[in-house]
Amino acid sequence: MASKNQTLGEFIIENQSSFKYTSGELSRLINSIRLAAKVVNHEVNKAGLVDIIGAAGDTNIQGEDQQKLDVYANEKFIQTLTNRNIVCGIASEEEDDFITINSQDENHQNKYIVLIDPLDGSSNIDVNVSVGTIFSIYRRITPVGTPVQLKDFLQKGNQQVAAGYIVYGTSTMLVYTTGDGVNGFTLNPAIGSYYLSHPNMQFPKDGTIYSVNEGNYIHFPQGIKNYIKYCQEEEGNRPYTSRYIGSLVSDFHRNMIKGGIYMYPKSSKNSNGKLRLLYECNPMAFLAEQANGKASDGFTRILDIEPTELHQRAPFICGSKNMVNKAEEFMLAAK
Ligand code: P6P
Repeated sequence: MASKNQTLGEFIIENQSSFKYTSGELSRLINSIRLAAKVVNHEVNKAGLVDIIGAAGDTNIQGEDQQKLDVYANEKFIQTLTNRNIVCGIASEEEDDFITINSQDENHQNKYIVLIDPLDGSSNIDVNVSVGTIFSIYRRITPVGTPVQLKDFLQKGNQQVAAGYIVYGTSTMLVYTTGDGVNGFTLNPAIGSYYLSHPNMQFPKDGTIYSVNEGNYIHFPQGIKNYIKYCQEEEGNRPYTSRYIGSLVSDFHRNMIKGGIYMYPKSSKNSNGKLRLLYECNPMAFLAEQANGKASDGFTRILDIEPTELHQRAPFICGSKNMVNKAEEFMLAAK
């Protein structure tokens, strides 16, 4: 049983046996993410002081301006994961294609792949609003001993073996699951250790917070418009409170603690929404379900969506189970 103030390292060792692939490799993989997060956190926290904020002058495959911290975070996570000799491949929001990583014995013996959004919400960097890293971990499905293939990355979200995020906020937290609940660890920057601060995190079944960019309201499907109006009606515990940070990790984290729903639906501007299925929706959906929440595209469970492309997008509705169910009711009624 997790005890408060246990360090992340102690927690990983104590719970390693409960993980069905107990090779210890996943523990080393989580440890490498922990290290990379500390390095990125150091830069995020001093971004205002050094020449590292602002656009890097390049754009990623999404056509989005790459912020310097985006590039830095991407390099640090790839470098750290590669050095630990655990993963056979990495896909990143900042990389056009997946990266093949050979094992140190040059025989492609590593079994895990990682998909990552190195710095989500990066448009918030220059205005000192919290940002995050999101990661998703699978076991490869192609034969060990051969180079990783695209199909290893295009697995359904229900095949994830671990997922999590780091939120670089008023404090830096690492929140992750290996399929046995969700636990949150807070970084003590003075000594560089993470401590179990939020054991067994759970979405309240209900909430009174809805998170959506209402600036897109006129472009939303009718069902989403009807649900937003439902949130705003004077009845029972409504109107709800509207809270939208523009950083998925931060909105998700707050809603998981307080209860709430996050929506990035499809619209006439974004036919599949904005969020990427493989390294944003799937890991956050795995965490949501492990915390007794729910995540769908309005009709289908996110974790059951069959991926077809590395950077494909999906409409995303996620949070307190009863709130997501109500939103789905409105989507179905307006279909
Ligand atoms: P908009 C950040 O770019 C992100 O992927 C999520 O973190 C965030 O919730 C969303 O996009 C914000 O998008 O269009 O509302 O600015």
